Amino acid sequence: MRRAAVFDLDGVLVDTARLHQRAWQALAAEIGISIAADQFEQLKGVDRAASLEIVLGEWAGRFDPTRKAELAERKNLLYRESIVGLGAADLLPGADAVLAACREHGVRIALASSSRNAPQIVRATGIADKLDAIVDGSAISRAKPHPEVFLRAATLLGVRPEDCIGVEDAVAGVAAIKAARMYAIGIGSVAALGAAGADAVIPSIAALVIDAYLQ
Ligand code: B16
Ligand code: MG
Repeated sequence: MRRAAVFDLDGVLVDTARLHQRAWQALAAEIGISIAADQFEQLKGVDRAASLEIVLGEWAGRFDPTRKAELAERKNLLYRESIVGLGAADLLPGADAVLAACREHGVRIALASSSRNAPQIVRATGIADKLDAIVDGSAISRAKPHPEVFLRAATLLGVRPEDCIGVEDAVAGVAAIKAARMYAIGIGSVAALGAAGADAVIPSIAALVIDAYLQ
């Protein structure tokens, strides 16, 4: 029986996916490369180091590990500058209502984010007390599409993965949910998220009626 929901953060609960995109774009401009439009979709849910490899693409071999670490740190600085002042108004429309509906239906709630900045964003947007468990990028060793972040969330909730609903906006995230053997709800493109294995795809968190997925 499904009785827990595990939510991704960036692009699902909070409108920060565009801020990650903007920071990568600024970094790329600083080092004189451009990012193709279709690369942005691949960056969603992917951790910082792997994102940098995608951004560098064919140029990756030209940067040594020390320089790559500097570039990743620079992107994080740019991103952190953009999240100063983030607040409840940056929750995506409907996110608050979905968390409230989960509570109302006795559904346990966890966060499963690749981002090491997730704890700060959770605090800033005021949703900390609405979550029963939080797993962020600093708590895991294998990033999405590996299922570790979702499996850890289920463990912290004390629920079997098979009894969890995972909610994700990223191809890598949907793949991670399915690898964790959870029910996957994708938010965004039916074609991309369906191909990644989503059991259902909805256009936005505002369209999520959680009780429709409980059984
Ligand atoms: P950071 P999510 C992911 O968060 C973002 O979607 C992805 O764009 C980012 O690279 C990743 O977190 C790591 O974030 O650099 O802040 O540690 O979607 O899994 O909540
Ligand atoms: Mg996301």
